Amino acid sequence: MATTVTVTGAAGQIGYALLFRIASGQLLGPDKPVHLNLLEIPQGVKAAEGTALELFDSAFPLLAGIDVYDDAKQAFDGANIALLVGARPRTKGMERADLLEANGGIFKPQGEAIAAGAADDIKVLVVGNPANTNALIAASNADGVPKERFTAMTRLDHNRAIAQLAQKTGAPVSEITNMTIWGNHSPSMYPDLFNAKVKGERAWDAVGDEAWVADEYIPRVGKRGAEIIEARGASSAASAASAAIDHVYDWVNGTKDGEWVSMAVPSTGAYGVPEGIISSFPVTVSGGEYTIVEGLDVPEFSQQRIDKTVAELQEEREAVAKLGLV
Ligand code: NAX
Repeated sequence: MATTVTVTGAAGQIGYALLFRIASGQLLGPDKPVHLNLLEIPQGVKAAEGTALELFDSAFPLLAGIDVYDDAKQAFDGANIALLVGARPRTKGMERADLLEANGGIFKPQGEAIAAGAADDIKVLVVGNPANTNALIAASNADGVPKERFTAMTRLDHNRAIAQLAQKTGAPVSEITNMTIWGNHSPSMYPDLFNAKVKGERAWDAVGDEAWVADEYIPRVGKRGAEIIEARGASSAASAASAAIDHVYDWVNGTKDGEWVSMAVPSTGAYGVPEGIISSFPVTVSGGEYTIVEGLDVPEFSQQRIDKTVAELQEEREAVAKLGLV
């Protein structure tokens, strides 16, 4: 039977890059048929229907069917995987509280719709920003669905961190493993070179340049989104879609022995990150379930930066709690 994958924001730029990769089998694997449910707001439905026509025209052998909806309850009915991409962007002059409230208006009803009708094995990835807190809002409003099923995307930051490290060290991307992004999907996130490896060697040692890590590498990865906007006049789309594919593929199919990836997941209290927020951690995956990797080396250099990004997540949590969203 086909796996039902629901994608919100289907008519947006990430949606356009993402849907064809899902339909071609890259999200789940080359032997798994998918049924796509596309969710848009009413103004986006026509464009989503156009994308559905193109998906149909691609004659993907694994694409079992496509439906387009503007109603969340219908779109999440029977969903096994949900990719929550559509969100309310920050517009000029908008305060953070307004942004969080506007997104609450999207992610609260979507959490409720997931609880009402999604399949028992539902896995949710939130891409739409502010991703960690939007995931928290959805999770908090999905009564009966285990919180661990709600995750947010820091895989783009993870991939950016690997690519920048590969460029610096001259090692191929394939020889860089065990990267971790800690914290929030925001410029405050922290890419950890103490536990990442370059050809099996500690990345911090392979680089051997603290000033480069502190003053160039970490800010570059953190502000890469802005650099892309400056260059292409639009925010990251295909790389974001690619990261979403990586996140779900690994969550479904597992991580390699001895390796981990970054996912923003509900904190268990590991590494002193308070329970009740969705923060990025190193995770391994087996049998479709992820586990936070414990016991990694967290020197003072890392701790200060993890504390800062986690504090930002706690502030976001307090703000949405005040709005009654969590
Ligand atoms: P677009 O503005 O191109 O598309 C968003 C789409 O979502 C629009 O078609 C809109 O009609 C739809 N939408 C809005 N509200 C909806 C709702 N309630 N239900 C269903 N659809 C709805 O944005 P795009 O470039 O595709 O980016 C989507 C989101 O991803 C943004 O919030 C963006 O900030 C976020 N990103 C997150 C990243 C991450 O690493 N976590 C990286 C890339 C990206 O910036």
